[in-house]
Amino acid sequence: MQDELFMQRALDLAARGLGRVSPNPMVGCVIVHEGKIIGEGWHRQFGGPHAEVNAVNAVADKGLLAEATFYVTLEPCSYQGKTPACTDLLTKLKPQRVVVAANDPNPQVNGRGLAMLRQAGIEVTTGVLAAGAMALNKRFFVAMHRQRPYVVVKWAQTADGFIARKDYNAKWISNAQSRQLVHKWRTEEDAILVGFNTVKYDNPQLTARDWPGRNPVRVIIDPTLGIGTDFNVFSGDEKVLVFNTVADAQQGRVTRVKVSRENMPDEVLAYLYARDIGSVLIEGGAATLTMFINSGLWDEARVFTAATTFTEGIAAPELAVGPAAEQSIAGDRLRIMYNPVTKELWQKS
Ligand code: AOF
Ligand code: ZN
Repeated sequence: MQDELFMQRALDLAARGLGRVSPNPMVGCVIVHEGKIIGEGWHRQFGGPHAEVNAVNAVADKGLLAEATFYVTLEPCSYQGKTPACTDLLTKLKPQRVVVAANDPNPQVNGRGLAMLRQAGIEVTTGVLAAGAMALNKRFFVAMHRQRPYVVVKWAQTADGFIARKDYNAKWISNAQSRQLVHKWRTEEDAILVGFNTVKYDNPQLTARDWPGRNPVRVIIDPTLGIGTDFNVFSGDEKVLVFNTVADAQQGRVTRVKVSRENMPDEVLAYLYARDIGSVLIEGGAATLTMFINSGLWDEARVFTAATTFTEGIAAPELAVGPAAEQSIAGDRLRIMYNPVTKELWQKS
C-alpha cells in the first residue's frame, strides 16, 4: 500500500516531462526515509539529469540516503548516455531498497539495471504500478520496440463520415474547443505531419499557437515537390521537412528528403526516428492518414465526429477498432482508439 502511494507520486512527477523529454521516457523518483518523503525529482528535459539524480540533489541530509527507499517509475539506467548511469549513483549510495514500476526496454538497459542493483546487495522490488508506468510511456515503449516514432493519427469527420468536401474544403467540421485541444496535442508530440493536399487547401501553420508549449517539427509529404513554398507552413521559425521522391536539398529551415515511393511511410518514420523524433501527430488529409493506417504504421487514433453532415465529399479513413475512450468536447464526440498490435508493447499483460 505504502509502495503504491509513493510510486503514484513518482508517476505524477514523471508526467511533468510530457512534451519536454522525448524521445527519452518520462521518469519520476521519490526518496522516502521512515515513511517520509525526503527528496523527489523527475527527468525535466531531454539531455538533462535523470529523475534519480534530481531526487538525490533535492535531499537536504544526504546521510539519510543509505537508510532510504527509492521509488523510480522506470528501471534505473545502467549505461552512460548523455548523462552518467543511474546504477552507478545508486550502488554508491546503497539505499535500503529500490522500488521500480516498469523495466526499461532500451536494449542498453533491459534488465541490466535491476541486476546491477541486486548484485550490489540492494533489495529491489519491481512491478509496482507497472501498468500505469508503461501507459505513461507508451511513446517510448513503442519507439524502443519498433525503432520508429509513436504515431498518433488525428482527424475530424462529419456525422455522415466525411473528412472534407469534394473540393477538399475541410473547414469547420470540429468546433473551436476541439481545435484548441489539438493545439495542446501539438505541444505533446515531437513532429506534426500532413500531406500536400492539406497544405494546399487548408494552408495550415501547423504550430501550437493556441496552447502554451513548444511547436513540433513540421513534416510534409509532397511526392512530386509540387506545392512550392508559398504556404503558411513555410513561414515561422520551426523546421520543415518535405519528404518527396525527387531530390534531397537543404534551404534554410526547409529540408527536402528523398524517399522511395513504395516504402514511403516506413522511410519517413525511419528518418524521423534517427533524428530523435519520438512521436508524430498525423493530421491529414485522408490519403496521408490512409497510407500510414494501411501500412499498420499507427499506434493511436483520435477522431472527432461533429453533428454536421456533408452528404458527399472525401470519405474519412476507417478503423476496424472499437474506442478505448470516448468523450464529448463541447458537442463534438471524441473517440480514442489504439492499434491492438502495438498496444501489446505498452499494455501490461
Ligand atoms: C533513468 N532515469 O530519469 C531516465 C532514464 O542519454 P541519457 O543519459 O539521458 O539516457 C537516456 C536513456 O536513459 C533512455 O533511453 C532510457 O533508457 C533511460 N531513461 N533512465 O534511469 C531517468 N529518463
Ligand atoms: Zn538514468
